[in-house]
Amino acid sequence: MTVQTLHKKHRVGVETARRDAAHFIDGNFTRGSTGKSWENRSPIDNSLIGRVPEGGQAEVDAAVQAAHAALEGPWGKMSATERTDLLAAVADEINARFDEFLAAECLDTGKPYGLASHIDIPRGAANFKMFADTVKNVSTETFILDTPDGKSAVNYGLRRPKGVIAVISPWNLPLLLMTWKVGPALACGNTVVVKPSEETPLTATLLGEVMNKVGVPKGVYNVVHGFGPQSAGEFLTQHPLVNGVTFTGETRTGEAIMRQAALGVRQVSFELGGKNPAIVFADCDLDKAIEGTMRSAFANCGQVCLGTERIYVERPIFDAFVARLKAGAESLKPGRPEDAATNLGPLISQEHRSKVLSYYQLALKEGATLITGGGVPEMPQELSQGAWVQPTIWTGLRDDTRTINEEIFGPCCHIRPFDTEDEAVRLANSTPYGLAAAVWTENLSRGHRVAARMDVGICWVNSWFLRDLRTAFGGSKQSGIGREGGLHSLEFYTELSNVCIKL
Ligand code: NAD
Ligand code: 6OD
Repeated sequence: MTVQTLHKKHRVGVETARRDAAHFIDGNFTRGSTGKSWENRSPIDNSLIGRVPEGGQAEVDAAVQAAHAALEGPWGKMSATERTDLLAAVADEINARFDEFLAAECLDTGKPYGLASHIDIPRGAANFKMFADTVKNVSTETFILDTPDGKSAVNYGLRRPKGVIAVISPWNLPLLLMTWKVGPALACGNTVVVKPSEETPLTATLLGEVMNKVGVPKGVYNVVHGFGPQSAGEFLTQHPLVNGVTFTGETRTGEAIMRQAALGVRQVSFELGGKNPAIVFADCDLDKAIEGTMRSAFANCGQVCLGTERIYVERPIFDAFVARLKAGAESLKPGRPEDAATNLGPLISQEHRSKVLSYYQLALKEGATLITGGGVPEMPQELSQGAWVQPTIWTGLRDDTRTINEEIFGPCCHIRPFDTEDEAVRLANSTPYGLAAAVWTENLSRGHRVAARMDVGICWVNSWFLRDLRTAFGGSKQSGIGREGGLHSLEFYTELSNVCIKL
C-alpha cells in the first residue's frame, strides 16, 4: 500500500477513534468507582477526544489482585510455547487492526500518520513477536560439580517469571514504549498492570480488546488510567503485590518512583531522559548527516528521548551544516496527522508547549543566536488552538547554560563548532545524561574510536534510531537503570534460580 492510499484510507479512521477511555481490569472494561475523570484533548486543535476515568486505590488494587491471581490460573500453567503462540497472535491482531491503532495513536498525540504508520504501530506488533521468539529460544547455564572428595551434582539455571509487573509509560511513543515492556513481561510469564500516560490513554485501552479477542486469560493484561503522584501511578508502584516496576519517563519522575518502589524492595528498570549529542566530523557524508540529524532533532516534534538537542560540528563544515539544517527545519510542514504532506506534528499538550516555549526564551536570555524558529507557527484557524511550535536552531551558547544541559523535549537544537576529536568527545559527555549519541564520519576507525568513548547506552555511527530489538537498550548516568532488549530483558522480567541436584 502506498503512503498516499494509506493516508486516504485513514482519513475516516481518525474520527472514529474519538471515544471515552476505560480501565481494563480482569478482562473487563470499566469506568471504576472514583467518579473522577478528565478530558482527553487533541493536541492539534484542543478538541475533545473523550473522557478518561481516573483510577484510585480501589481500581489499582482490583487490577493488581487480578494480575496476582492470574499467575496461578491458566496463564501460569501454560507451557512457554502456548504462551508465546498467544503473544504472536496478539502481534497479528495488532496488525489486523492496524488502522484503528494508527487512528487512536495519531488522535492522542497529533503525530503524522506517515511517522506512526512506519514506527509506532509496526513496533507495537513487533515488540510482542520479537520477545515471543526470544523466550522460545532461550537457554540457561549448566554446571557439573565434580570434586576430588567425591561430591557430584548437576546445577542448572531456571528462569521463572518475577510476578506482577507495574508498567508506567510515557506519551511520546505510547504504544511502542508500553509494548516494549508488556511484550517481554508477558513472554516471560509475568502478568502486568499498565498505567499509561494521562495524555495518551487510547492505544493501551484498545490493546485490552486485542487481548480478549486472541484469548489471553483475564487478569494477565490490565490497564488503570490516572496520574502519577497521589493517583494511580503512585498507588500502583507502592502496591505490596507488585513484584517489579518498569518505567519510561523523566529522570525526576524516576527518582520519585524509585522511592515508591523501595517499599518492599521492589526491583526497577528505568529508561529516563536524555540530552543527546551528535558529533559531525568534517569527513562525514554531509547529505547523510543532514538527513539523519533532521530526523534526530525534529522527528515526532523533537519528543523522542533519543533525539539530538546538542550538535557539535567540526569547524570546516560548521557554516555549511548550519545553513543546511536551517533550510531543512524551515521546510518542515506542520498540519493534520492524516495529510500526506504533514511531517511535523504539534507538541503533546499546551502545558508542554509552555515548557518548550519557556526554553525558547531562556536560550535567548542565555545569549543564543537564533538561526531559525523560536516561536509559534501560523496555523489555519481550525488548528490555531493546537500545541504548535516552530522547529528551532540556536548557535553561540556557552557550554554551562541551562539550555545546553537540560532536556527540553521539543523540536530544537543548538549547534556548536569544535576543533579536535578530544574536544568533541569531552563536550558530548559533559551533561548528567547518558542515553544516546550519533557520530557522523566516513572514517571507520574514528567511528569505532569515538563510539567507544561515548558515555551512553547507545551510540549510532552514521545513523539514528536504527533499532535491532535483540540489542541492549538503556541509559547510563541519569538516563536509566538497567538494560532491556532481547536476552537483556530476561534479566529484569525473570528470576534466575539455580537448581542443584546431587548425583
Ligand atoms: P513523565 O515522567 O512525566 O511521565 C511518565 C509516566 O509516569 C506517566 O504515565 C506519568 O503519569 C507517570 N508518573 C508521574 N509521576 C509518577 C509517580 N510519582 N508515580 C508513578 N507514576 C508517575 O514523562 P513523560 O513526560 O510522559 O515523557 C517524557 C519523558 O520521558 C522525557 O524525559 C523523555 O526523555 C523520557 N523518555 C525516555 C525514554 C527512554 O527510553 N529513555 C523513552 C521515552 C521517553
Ligand atoms: O526503540 C525502543 O525500544 C525505545 N525504547 C525507544 C525509545 C524512544 C524514546 O523516545
